[in-house]
Amino acid sequence: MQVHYRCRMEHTRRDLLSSSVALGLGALAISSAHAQSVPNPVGTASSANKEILPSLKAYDEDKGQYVLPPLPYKPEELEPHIDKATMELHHGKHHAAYVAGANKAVTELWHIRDGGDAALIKHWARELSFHLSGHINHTLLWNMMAPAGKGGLGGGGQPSGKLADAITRDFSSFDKFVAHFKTNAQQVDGSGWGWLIFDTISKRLLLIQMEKQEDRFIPGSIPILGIDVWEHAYYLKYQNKRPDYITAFMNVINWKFCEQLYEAAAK
Ligand code: MN3
Repeated sequence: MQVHYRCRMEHTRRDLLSSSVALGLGALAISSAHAQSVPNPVGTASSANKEILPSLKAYDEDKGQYVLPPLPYKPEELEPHIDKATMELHHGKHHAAYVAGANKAVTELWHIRDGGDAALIKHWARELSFHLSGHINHTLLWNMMAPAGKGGLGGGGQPSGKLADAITRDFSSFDKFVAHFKTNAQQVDGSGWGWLIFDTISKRLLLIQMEKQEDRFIPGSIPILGIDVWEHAYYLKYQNKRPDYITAFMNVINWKFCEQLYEAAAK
């Protein structure tokens, strides 16, 4: 941890994030949050996300609140792969609920620790873990997708540069990666996510599963690409055919954004 960062932490309320999410995705939250409000209690946040996540407009420093960032494209622009109605509900209702839940949990925890019923901390810590993780996951997701086939900024195709090299190194080929990514996501039990992560210890890319919005995430690791396989992400169009949704998702992956995450993480 760099000195200037440690000094900054001394002036933060490091007890605001007390749940397990703080070790994983929560470590990224410092990036999108005002340093005076939600610190990184374990100091594992990557410079990657210190720079990239704040640019995604998921936290309003003036209000001291998480906010719903706008979609980086129109909700119909991912069609036919992801339909407009799903995007509108997913962003405008589901994601918005995670934002509200995270703000509420932060507030409740503060008051509880400040003389309230301490027995309620566990409940609200779980709420914070779930909702803040949901907020971060979806903020990343919208940027991990882009309208298909619009040149260098569009979704689909293949990554290039250092991420492409790392995928070949760790999965032997891009096609093999795609097969593993799809199988991993397909096998998520119920509501969860499939993630390609950068493991900060081995500096390898790994595929992991996440249950709900945070369970089973690996502490300190950096998300590179994620697919939401909660039914709300695909049921309107694909019903029970999750494999079809996963195949369609591959057409809207914003590899340029994933490359940015990877390059900053692997620095
Ligand atoms: Mn979702």
